[in-house]
Amino acid sequence: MRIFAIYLAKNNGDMSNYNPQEIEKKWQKHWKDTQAYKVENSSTKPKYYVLDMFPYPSGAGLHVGHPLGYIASDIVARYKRHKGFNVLHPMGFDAFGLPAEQYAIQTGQHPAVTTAQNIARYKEQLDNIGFGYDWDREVQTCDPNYYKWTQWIFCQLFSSWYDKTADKARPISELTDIFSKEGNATVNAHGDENPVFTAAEWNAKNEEEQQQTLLNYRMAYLANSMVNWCPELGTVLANEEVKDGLSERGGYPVFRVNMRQWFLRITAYADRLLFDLDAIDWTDALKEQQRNWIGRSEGASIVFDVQGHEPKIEVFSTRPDTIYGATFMVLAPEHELVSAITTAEQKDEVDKYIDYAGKRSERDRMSEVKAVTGCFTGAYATNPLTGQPIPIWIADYVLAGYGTGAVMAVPGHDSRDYAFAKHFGLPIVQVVTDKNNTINIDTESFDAKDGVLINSDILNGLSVGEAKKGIIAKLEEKGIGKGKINYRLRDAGFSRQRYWGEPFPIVYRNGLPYLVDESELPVTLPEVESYKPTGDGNSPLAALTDWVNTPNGQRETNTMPGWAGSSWYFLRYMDPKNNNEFASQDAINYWQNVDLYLGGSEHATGHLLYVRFWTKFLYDIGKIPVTEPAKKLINQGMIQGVSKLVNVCFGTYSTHSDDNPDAKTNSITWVLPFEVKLNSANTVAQGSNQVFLHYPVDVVEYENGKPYITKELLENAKSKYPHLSDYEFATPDAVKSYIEEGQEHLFSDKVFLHEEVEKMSKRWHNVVNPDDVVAKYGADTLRLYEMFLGPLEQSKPWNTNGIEGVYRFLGKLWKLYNIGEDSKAQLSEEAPTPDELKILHKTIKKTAEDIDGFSFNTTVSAFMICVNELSQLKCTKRQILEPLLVCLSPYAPHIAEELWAACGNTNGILDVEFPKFNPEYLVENTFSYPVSINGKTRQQMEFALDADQETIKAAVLANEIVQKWMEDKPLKKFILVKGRIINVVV
Ligand code: ANZ
Repeated sequence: MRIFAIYLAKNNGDMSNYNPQEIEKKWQKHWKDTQAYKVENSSTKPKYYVLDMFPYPSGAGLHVGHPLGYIASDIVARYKRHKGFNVLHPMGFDAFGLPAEQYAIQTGQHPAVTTAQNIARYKEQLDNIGFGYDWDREVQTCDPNYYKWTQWIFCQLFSSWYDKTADKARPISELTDIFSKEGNATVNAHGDENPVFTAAEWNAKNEEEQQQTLLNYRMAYLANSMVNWCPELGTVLANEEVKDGLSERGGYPVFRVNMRQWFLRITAYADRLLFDLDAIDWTDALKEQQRNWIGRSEGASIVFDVQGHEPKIEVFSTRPDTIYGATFMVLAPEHELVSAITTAEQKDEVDKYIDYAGKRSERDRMSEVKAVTGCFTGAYATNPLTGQPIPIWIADYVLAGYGTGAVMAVPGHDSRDYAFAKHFGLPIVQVVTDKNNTINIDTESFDAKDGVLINSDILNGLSVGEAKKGIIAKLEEKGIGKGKINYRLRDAGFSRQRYWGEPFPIVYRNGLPYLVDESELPVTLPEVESYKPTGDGNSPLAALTDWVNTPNGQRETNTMPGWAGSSWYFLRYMDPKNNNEFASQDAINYWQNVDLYLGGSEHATGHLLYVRFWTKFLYDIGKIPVTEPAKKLINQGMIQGVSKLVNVCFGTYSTHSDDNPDAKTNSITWVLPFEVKLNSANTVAQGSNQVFLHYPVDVVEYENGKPYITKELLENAKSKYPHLSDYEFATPDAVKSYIEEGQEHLFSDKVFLHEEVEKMSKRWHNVVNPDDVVAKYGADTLRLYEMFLGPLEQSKPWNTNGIEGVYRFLGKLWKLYNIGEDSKAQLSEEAPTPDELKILHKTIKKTAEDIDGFSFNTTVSAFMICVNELSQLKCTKRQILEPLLVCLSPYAPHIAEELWAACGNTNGILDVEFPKFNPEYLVENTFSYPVSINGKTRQQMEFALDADQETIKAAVLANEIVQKWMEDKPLKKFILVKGRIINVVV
């Protein structure tokens, strides 16, 4: 019988001890089998939508940094569920993109295949951590059923124009209606610089002419534009993908070239994107980044005549008040008039300069630290107010794509113009001073935006503000300028010359783009033989003549950029399987938008602007009821890697020395077990290099928290990390003869590694795989530990020093429940004591407040305190220990679910109501009274707050110290102020 019992216990695992590996797999399976995380699109409960920025499934898999935000959002999702919300917490994959394609180019494997493998791996890793995703709602942007609707949204953009008067996007069909009745004179469209035409003229246009005209109005339009062309990657890159003239991915040179591209008219939404920031709960830092990116400036556009030329030059200035100080003009080197106005004498120099500027990225050109460069065109404009001729220069500090690509230079009041004027010896005229006229511009310009105008004829004596208004009125009156608001934001380039992206639902007939019929969506990505971009600006799709040529025209062969699919995915999760709509109106009306969005701050101006733009557009065309994608947004910090560096040396050494005439040259790659100064007097290493090698973090051992390796560890690690095979562990013997005398004592069998905090990355071998942590400690420990590391928003290094403590905490929690051999908790049904209730309710309050305030690290400490205190009290009360599990369940769902079941519950913990906090349990029920005798506090005595006056009086008068101070005098008065003070008067 006894033997049998032991056998059973073994078979079940020893349940008196916490065994995460066993219980976690069990509950993960149970949740999956019972569809515990399935979410319905309707409920009597209020809704709550928690969204993570979906990952790009890279070949490297997840490291412990990735789940940081996912754990936080999972905690919120689970907590809201306990709080009675119907919670949507989905996950999916941003699956189109460059890395899969680069990999395909290198290995010939189809990006769809590697992407699917990577996704499978990611899902396995995510499931290991016990996230509560409804996988039925998974989206993958590269899935034709998904990108069908990305293409459909593009169709809507193509079929819309922006009405500035109504301040919204409207269908193109409404525009053609207006054209056919009224022409375009009454139309106030965004981007409208079209010549005016009447209804009759419109109606007389043939189909092609009409289409040509409409292209100037569409929200998705084709235009020639300067783009960042990266020949090596064979594609155009967004500004944010270019750093210092090099592609962010790969570090290849990027050039500015003119190309015909699709653009989305995001600039139509500039003001709404700006002003609506006030209504959303995003961090100030993030909002500021978006504001700067949008870069709204108020000023004027002013037209200058060019001497001897018909075309005029329009400039944008935020300081039209300074026009009397405009002593020269500067055009961007790419400005369309440059070649027309350049004189024969200046042509060579100008051409050279244009060539030089073309090689610099926009970012370089805007950066502060740079040499002043420029070139005179030989031409002159006329300052319309002073009538003076002013020379026209070109310089790369003027950007082609901003304003009009031309500036009136006012060196007295703009530091860039000042530097330019000083460098090239151009005149500087002061036109603004301060109230007391104390400003001197001999050494620097006076850029302040308040002051008084001087040397400015009609503006003299006016303040900057008054002068601005006055001059704009004057310019308008003369018909040579007008007030204008300018934005730094540009329309978004939407073409990529790549394979692994969404094909456009476009065919060309006679060079004009037409949408394919909606019934033909999705336009699926065809198979190709080579994924290589053609290098001449065409995508690999261009080679597929069968695919390109259709009865209705030639297909567009570019694909959409990486951000297309991520600009609306939050909507697809609401109804991911819908084949008739991007999501049903019912689902959209129910879920509305995201209540809490978590993701990295690197998406501040890319993804987060685009998704706001598409949301506003879909709202305008009546498809969704919200104008913002996410009410609240939190940026999680990064978990950094702690790299381990080992001193290695490689190179050659010669054993040549006076006593050793048979010199030999050896090549070496040593992991150095000592610190040596190679090349110093007695060592014979020649041309050797001592460097630090990033040593993989998972194949080290620790002594007192310090990582080290030994020869054996290095040898064992070689099978997992082939690159280590290049290194030998140098033993004292092997190098003895090459070492300065007296250095022997530095030899050791252990090499301690130097640690450095860096970005967690495969490249630095400092990646920690969550699977390894889960295998060792369990997912609950990983989840708690990641939260425990510090405030969510902060970046922090991964260090495992504290993880044991978290693991032990869960073991201690486990013990509280007295799990017997039958796997049941042995709990007491007795009523809890006030102390026990106090501990529990303190924890309930803290958990709820912290999760509501997104402060996750502090809750973990609260749990630890709670479990310590309950352990000290040896509390085994059901009424305490059951609610505690519900508090803990969002953080550590597996152990909570297991113990919940062990307590005899059959309902599962996920939907159990979050315990109600009762403030009464925290109220102190005794009070320590100061006892004063004749006005002086002489004693401190503790009484129950509900004790009656007679009991207190008797105890006070019987107290020895009180009696001492009463000096045997008769009591005159005894005054008790409940909860405050006791007064004894004698
Ligand atoms: C004359 C002037 C006088 C200016 C003055 C400034 C100060 P923000 O605020 O960024 O919009 N500018 C206009 N277009 C430009 C371009 N394509 N590239 C580089 N600079 C350009 O700046 C607008 C100001 O930047 C404009 O106002 C113009 O210089 C310059 F005391 O015009 B200002």
